[in-house]
Amino acid sequence: MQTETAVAAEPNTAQLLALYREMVLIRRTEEQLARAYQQGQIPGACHTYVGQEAVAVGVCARLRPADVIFSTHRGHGHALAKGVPPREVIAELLGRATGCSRGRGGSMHLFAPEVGLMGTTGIVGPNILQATGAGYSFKLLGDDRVSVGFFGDGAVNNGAFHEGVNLAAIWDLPVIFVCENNLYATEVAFEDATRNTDVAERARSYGIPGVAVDGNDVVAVYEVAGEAVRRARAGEGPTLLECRTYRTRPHAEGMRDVGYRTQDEVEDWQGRDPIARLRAGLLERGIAGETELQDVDEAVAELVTEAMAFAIESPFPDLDTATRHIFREERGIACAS
Ligand SMILES: Cc1ncc(C[n+]2csc(CCOP(=O)(O)OP(=O)(O)O)c2C)c(N)n1
Ligand SMILES: [Mg+2]
Repeated sequence: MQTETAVAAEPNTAQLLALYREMVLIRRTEEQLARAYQQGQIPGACHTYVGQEAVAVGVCARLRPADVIFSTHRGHGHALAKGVPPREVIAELLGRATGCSRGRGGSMHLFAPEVGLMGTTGIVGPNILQATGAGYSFKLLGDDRVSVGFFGDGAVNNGAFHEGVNLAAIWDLPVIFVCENNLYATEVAFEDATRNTDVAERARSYGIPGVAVDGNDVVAVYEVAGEAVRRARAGEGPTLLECRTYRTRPHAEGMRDVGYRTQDEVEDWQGRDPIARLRAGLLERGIAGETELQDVDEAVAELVTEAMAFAIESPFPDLDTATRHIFREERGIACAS
């Protein structure tokens, strides 16, 4: 979903419903992928975004299709929020030729530059530098596109964070650094990995604005992202957003859920679910009725079911094309140099 171009502080009714729909779309897609993983249909790892939907949706709702995002190993939600169709995400995880990376990438190599998804990645940290590089290119080109780097708390003690944020700061690059602080990097608690768990505060070291926001409140994310995007487009430089959130499924499918964290903690955060929260708010404020929201839920469920069926029916890439996109091709012949 990329509808917003003007920067209004608060979303209107249509935008609120779009935020709701997009979060439900991510949740249903992730649940479908988790089931597919359990059924052995997904080769490779599958890190779901369940619990963190408000971050990708709140930020991407402020972007235009030509703006770019650089995602992580937990990137399905970013891809969907930036506009990759669910069938292309699911087909990619199933290794099918109809996936957004033609079935050659899988979960951690989703690419769809046509909608500004410049890649998910299995390497923690360097996408912060790629986001900075894209911002630098936009500045050199003199256009008003913005670049967003999503990353976890696990990336902020990586050298790439310091280099990327500092460079963007001194050159006033149109970059938004979005830290999704979900309290853990795999099974390591953030408080065991740093003496300063306040990520937003680190922005002061670089002389740029840093904003901490409730990452389970999509409206709050939408609002702070709007100001960060405005600043970036106006040439005022980067912003660091720390979205405080939680993943309610294991680090990756098939891994343990508790042990390094307690069941109580997981349940506490499940009680702060971003989708249930927006839903309750819409009903309470009379912005939407139960039937209207149910219609959205059902339409999304149908879309995801269709996307899964599309993926299952899709072919695997042809074996004869195994070396395509790897070697430089001249006159139709793959060559290694
Ligand atoms: C450079 C690098 N170091 C280590 C890893 C192994 N690894 C994969 S995911 C992950 C945790 C990342 O945590 P965080 O950035 O907080 O993201 P989250 O999984 O919580 O979304 C680690 C350490 C890696 N992929 N890349
Ligand atoms: Mg984390």
